[in-house]
Amino acid sequence: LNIKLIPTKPIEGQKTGTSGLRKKVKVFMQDNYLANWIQALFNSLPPEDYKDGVLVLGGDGRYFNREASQIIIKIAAGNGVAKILVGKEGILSTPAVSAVIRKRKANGGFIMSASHNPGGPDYDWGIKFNYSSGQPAPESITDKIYGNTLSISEIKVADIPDVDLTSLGVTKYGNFTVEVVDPVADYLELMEDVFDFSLIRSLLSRPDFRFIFDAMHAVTGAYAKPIFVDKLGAGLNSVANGVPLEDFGHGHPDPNLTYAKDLVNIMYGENAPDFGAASDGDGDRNMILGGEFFVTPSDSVAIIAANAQEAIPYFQSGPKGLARSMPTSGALDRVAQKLNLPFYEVPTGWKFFGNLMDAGKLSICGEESFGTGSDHVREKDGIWAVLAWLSIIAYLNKDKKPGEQLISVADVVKKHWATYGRNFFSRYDYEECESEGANKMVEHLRDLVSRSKAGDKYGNYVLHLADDFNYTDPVDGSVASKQGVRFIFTDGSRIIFRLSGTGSAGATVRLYIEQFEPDVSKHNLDAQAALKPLIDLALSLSKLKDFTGREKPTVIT
Ligand code: VG1
Ligand code: CO
Repeated sequence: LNIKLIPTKPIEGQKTGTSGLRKKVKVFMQDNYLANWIQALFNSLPPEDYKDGVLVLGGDGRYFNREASQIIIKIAAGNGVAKILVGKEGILSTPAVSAVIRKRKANGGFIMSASHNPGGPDYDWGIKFNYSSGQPAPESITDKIYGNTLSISEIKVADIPDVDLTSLGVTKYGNFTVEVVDPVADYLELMEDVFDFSLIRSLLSRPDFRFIFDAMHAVTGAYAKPIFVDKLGAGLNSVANGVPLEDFGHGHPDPNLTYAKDLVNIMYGENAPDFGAASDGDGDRNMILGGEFFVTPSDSVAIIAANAQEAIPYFQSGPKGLARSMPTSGALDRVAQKLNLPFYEVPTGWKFFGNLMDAGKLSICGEESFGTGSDHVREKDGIWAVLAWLSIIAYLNKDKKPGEQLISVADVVKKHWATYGRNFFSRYDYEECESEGANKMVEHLRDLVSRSKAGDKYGNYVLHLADDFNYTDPVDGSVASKQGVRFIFTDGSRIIFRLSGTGSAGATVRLYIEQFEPDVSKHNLDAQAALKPLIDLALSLSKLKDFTGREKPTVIT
């Protein structure tokens, strides 16, 4: 193999956020922008982690993935990687990359995606690196990569032609091999191991159960038909927006009540189906809806955990432990307590769950941001979450005769609240604020924290604790600090502020509000009404309007 050494210069600002490096696609299309980062990554890894090794490459099908695939393949070859497994047409969902890395015992893999951020020439692109157990690279590595982007001087590129990614098969270039793989096969096999497909099929083939899955023209379009329709017997019409498009059909592929509007309208419309779900750009997020009913992600993970042992074969000996990200509601904590399971609270971002899973301490976990998953892979997994919910509904209805009333999604959630109490939860996002104002607000909040003490009164609430969340990984002792300002009150209510680490422009302020309600007679209140006093308190103590100039959030979930 002929390796060319291309001279280059450092480029500012290539620091990864919560989940990889994300920028406007035009930024990535500048000369050597992507190539620099990829070479910096190889400069950061110990050679034994990639030399003569196997890497996986895939993405969500967004604009620029085709060009990016060629750049990444040639630099991987230039750095001595022996083999690269690429999803056909460059397609692999984030959880599928994780699954392929694990199954093929690869050294790691690249994911070309900016997840739920919009795609197309004017929008976002992103790149993420996952390690050998399929987990997102830890901060120790991403910090090193950033350091190397500031001193890089040359890029090693193999002199090979563009690789044909349109058909399956193996191509050799000297001692370097490219294998184009089916994006669905390994992942589907794993799903069949985890779930009882015949149980799910028994539900999806009932005439009295109607199911709809909205792939939002994103990567799960490639998975939905083979899994839900071909394997599980759902009707052909049950998959909406099922063709992955480079710009997601001008959509914003984020499965929440604001951006998955089409699905929400169907599920709240006349003659609504019994079950609706959607996934994001790269297939790691999920939203679950019943007929006129929204399941919050914080409740969703708690309900999956509470029912997993009975309904999902993979968990038949019970989950090993449960975990959530810090801003996620405490609904899962209550399940862990009742089931007497080890429980962990980690910072925002899936990378913090991986060590716990590798150490055998954690089986099921979730984030309030529509991320749910388990140790079957090392990423959150949208289709897994849908299959988990279908398994629970199927299990609870398995003895129902035709014509008998089925137990619905709403029934399952309400019964869960009756047993455990309800954690009212909402998140307000203020997207693309001026960075300066947002940063000043965070300074103001930190200052408030440093002056506050237990017992302080905030209206009707009494402070239990205020801090900027710090996490020490129980497995490797690594520390993540300043992960979000929290105010926790004596009744368990919480107000949390963070700045997003996934945006590509300005600053996004996230405000998380939670309040626990044991009284069943109040469980049917609207979350916004129930949380109003806390939300008002959060806005006044943060002076959010003054600092950001925003009257209203851009997204409420
Ligand atoms: C957001 C979410 C976080 C999630 C991350 C990646 O991060 O809050 O929970 O893990 O996105 O999700 P931030 O820093 O913007 O709040 V995805 O679907 O982009 O991989
Ligand atoms: Co995503």
